[in-house]
Amino acid sequence: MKVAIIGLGYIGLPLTFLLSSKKYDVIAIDKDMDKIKKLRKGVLPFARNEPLFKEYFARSLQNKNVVYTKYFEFIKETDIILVSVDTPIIGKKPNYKALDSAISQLAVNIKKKSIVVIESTLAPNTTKNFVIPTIEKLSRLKVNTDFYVAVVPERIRPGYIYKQLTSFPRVIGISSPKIKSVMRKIYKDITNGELDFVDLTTAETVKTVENTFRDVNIAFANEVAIACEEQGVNVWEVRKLINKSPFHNMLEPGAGVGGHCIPKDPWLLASSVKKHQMRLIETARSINDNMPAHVFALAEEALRKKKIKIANANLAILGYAYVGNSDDIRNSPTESLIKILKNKRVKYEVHDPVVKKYSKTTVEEILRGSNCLVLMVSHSAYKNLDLGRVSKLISTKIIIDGRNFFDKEKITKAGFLYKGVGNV
Ligand code: SAJ
Repeated sequence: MKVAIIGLGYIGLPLTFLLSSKKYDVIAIDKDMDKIKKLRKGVLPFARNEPLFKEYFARSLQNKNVVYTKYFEFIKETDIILVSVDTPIIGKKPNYKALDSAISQLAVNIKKKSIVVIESTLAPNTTKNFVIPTIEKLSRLKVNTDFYVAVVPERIRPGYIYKQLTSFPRVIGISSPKIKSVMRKIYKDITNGELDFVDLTTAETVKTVENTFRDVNIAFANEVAIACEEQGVNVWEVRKLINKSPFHNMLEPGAGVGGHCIPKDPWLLASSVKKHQMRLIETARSINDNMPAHVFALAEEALRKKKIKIANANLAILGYAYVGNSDDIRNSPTESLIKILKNKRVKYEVHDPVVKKYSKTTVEEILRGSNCLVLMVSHSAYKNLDLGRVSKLISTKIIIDGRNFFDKEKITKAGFLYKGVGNV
């Protein structure tokens, strides 16, 4: 079977390599010619430290069954077209520019009886109200007669891509029962996880709700953390004891919520609901988006305790990626913190062991002479930070812990002033 994959990002590219390893002939399409050239030369354009990424890529090169191109005409030869382009939000509203471009170009190239599979995350009813009408209009074909549509939202996160891609259950929305068996075949080749078949809109709703559920629960943990600070209680002890009781799973408070999906999907869901205002989503989003400002407030308070105005301080910020041990910087909470520091003209330096732009300096260099270490991302590389060395380098012994990364007792014993989110 010949498949096309449109959009070679964190979803499309792993999928390309995986299907190639399952002996599918793959037409891999992307608008970015620089990325196409790199891939043709056997160079990974991103996520170089993603587990198994290099191995799957090398195997696909050996299989010689992937064509990288920017031309949609190749779709004429394919039976299945998987769409994995980004669906960002701009000002809380979906921006479907990339989706529209992909759908419009594939519409004029699809052959009869082909199946268009949307893996991108869409607001509920987008496939029914936008994708299908656009394809019918431009192709003059009729859905469920001349072509079919499926919605199979991706469920992978950087750092665990192949582990999740090949094991997670998948929800498969189909436009017609006629494509159930072929969709089962292709997704059985992708994952050992359970496959659940539903209608198109249910599939879109499951995806946006599951990530909204996560965002709201993180916001709850963040709000409890702030309450615990006021009460002089350690939120991490509270969380541990709550989670000991069955059916409870309080998520982790932290320095903010970044990434390519959790900050975005709640707005995709909310944008699809017209008659009701989803206040919980709006409130959760504002709580999570405010966590970098909360980290700033903790630093300001700690410096004040040391009789230092933050305006005269120099902050050493550890971590820029949106999550530990990843080089993915999309919606980085550290970027939000930097915006606050710039507004308030506070000096700072950033280190990140994985993000190229911030791995040129060393932790020692940015600590030297700084007044406050701020941990924003729990990269494992920071685990072996030598407190004795830090004491010699830093001019004011303050540690702000945005991810419950350090041991407060140990830090305090070493003579530092420690303030963590939810544990001051
Ligand atoms: N975060 C917290 N507290 C938590 C969990 C996460 O502050 O308890 C923060 C992280 O630091 C990060 C952000 O939220 O900045 C997002 O983290 P994440 O763990 O949700 O990671 P994502 O967004 O890369 O991946 C999630 C995953 N969903 C789950 O783990 C349940 C992934 O499986 C989904 O496929 C992915 O969203 C997606 O694409 O929807």
